[in-house]
Amino acid sequence: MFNKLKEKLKNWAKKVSEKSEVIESPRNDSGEPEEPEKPEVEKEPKKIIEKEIPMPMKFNAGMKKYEPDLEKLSEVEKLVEGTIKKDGGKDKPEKKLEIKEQPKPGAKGFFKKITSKINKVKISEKEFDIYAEELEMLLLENNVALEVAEKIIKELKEKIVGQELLKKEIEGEIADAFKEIIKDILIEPFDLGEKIKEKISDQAREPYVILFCGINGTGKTTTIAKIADSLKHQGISCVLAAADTFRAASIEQIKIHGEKLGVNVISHDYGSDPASVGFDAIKYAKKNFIDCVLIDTAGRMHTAKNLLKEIEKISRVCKPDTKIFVGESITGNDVIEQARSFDWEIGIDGIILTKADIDEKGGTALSVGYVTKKPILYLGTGQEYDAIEVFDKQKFIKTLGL
Ligand SMILES: Nc1nc2c(ncn2[C@@H]2O[C@H](COP(=O)(O)OP(=O)(O)O)[C@@H](O)[C@H]2O)c(=O)[nH]1
Ligand SMILES: [Mg+2]
Repeated sequence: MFNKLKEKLKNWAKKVSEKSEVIESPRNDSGEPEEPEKPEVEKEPKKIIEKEIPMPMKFNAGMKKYEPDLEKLSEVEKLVEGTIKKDGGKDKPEKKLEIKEQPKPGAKGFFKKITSKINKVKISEKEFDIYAEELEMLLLENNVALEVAEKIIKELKEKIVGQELLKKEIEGEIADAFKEIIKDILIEPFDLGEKIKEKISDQAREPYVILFCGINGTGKTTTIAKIADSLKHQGISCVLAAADTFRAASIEQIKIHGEKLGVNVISHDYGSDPASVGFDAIKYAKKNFIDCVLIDTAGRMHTAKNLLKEIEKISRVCKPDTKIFVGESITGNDVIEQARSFDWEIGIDGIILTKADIDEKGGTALSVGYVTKKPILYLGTGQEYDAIEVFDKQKFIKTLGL
C-alpha cells in the first residue's frame, strides 16, 4: 500500500542529501578553509623498534622455568651484530631499526582533525529549486493534487533552505519536515461510532442516519456492509436502505450482504423513488428502535445533472446526520473532482477511500481531504467485511515511511 510514493520520497531526500555541497568546515581568521592540522609531535619522540627480534627462549612447561634456546640465540647474535656497534651497545641502532613518531592523543591538533570531519551543509534557494521541480513531478505522478504538491514544496523550502544541517542528518531532517507538513495537510477524522452513540443516548431516540454517495463501482455497497458489520461489533444496531433502485442487481446485492450480516434491508422495486426507500428505512428504524440507518445510493456520474439532483432529493427528504462520499483511492485527481461535485450538491461530511490495498501511489489519500477540507474517515483495504481501517494520520505517515 502506497509503496511508490514512499519509495520516491525516500529517494528524493537521499539524493538531496548526497548532492549537497559541504560548506562549513573550520576556517582560519581570513575566512579560508583551514587545512586539518598535523598532529603535534612529542619533543622527545618515543622510539619504536618495528623489527621484531625473536626471543632466544623456549618455554618448558614441565619445568616451569625458561631455558635458553641456543639456535635462536646465535640468530639473534648475528642480527644484533649488523645493527649495533660493538662499543658496549650504547649507540643508537643505525640501519635496520626504524623510528616511528607517535602522535600525542588528546592534543589540540588531534581534536581539530576530528571536528573538520563533521560536515555541515546548507541548501541554497537555487539548489532547492532544482530539486523542487523533480519533487513536484514525483508528487504529481503519484496522484498528489497540484495545489497540495505546491503547498508541500513551499513549506519544505521554508523549513530547509538556508538551514545549517549536519550532512549525515540531512535525510532525516527532510523526512521530519515532510512528516510535519503531511500531518498538517491531513484533516483529523471524527469517530463515527462515537457520534452515533452520542445521538442515540438522547431521550428522543432518533436513529442516526448515514447517506453514502459516489459514482458507480467505487465500492459503496461493499463499504456499507463493512460499516454495518463494524457497528454491530460496537453494539450499534443497523438497518440498510436499498436506495440504489437504478442499477441492475443492486437490490439483490445488498440483500445478500444483509442476510450474511443478520441485518434487515428495506427495499422497493427497481425504478422507484430512492428518497422514499430512505424515508421508509428511517421510519422502520424508529419503530423498531434500530440505532442507525445506512442508505445506499445509485452510482452516478458526478457530471450528470439529473442524477445529482436525485441525490440532493434523497438528502433533503432523509436529512442524514452524516453524508459520506465513497471514492476509489486509485483514481487520483478524478476522485477529488467527484468529491467536490458531491460536496457542492449535498455538502459531504467525510470521505471513505476504497481499494487502498491496490493503490501503490498514495497521493489521493494525501490530497483529497485537503482539497475538499473534509476528513478521510476510513480506508477500504480489500473485499472482506473486516477489510476496512479507521483512517489514522500517524499510521498513514508511517505507511509513507516517514
Ligand atoms: N480491492 C478492493 N476491492 C473493493 C474494495 N471495496 C470494494 N471493492 C470491490 O469493488 C467492486 C465494486 O463494489 P460495489 O460495492 O458494488 O460498488 P458500488 O457500485 O459503489 O456499490 C466489488 O467487486 C467490490 O468487491 C476495497 O477496499 N478493495
Ligand atoms: Mg452499489
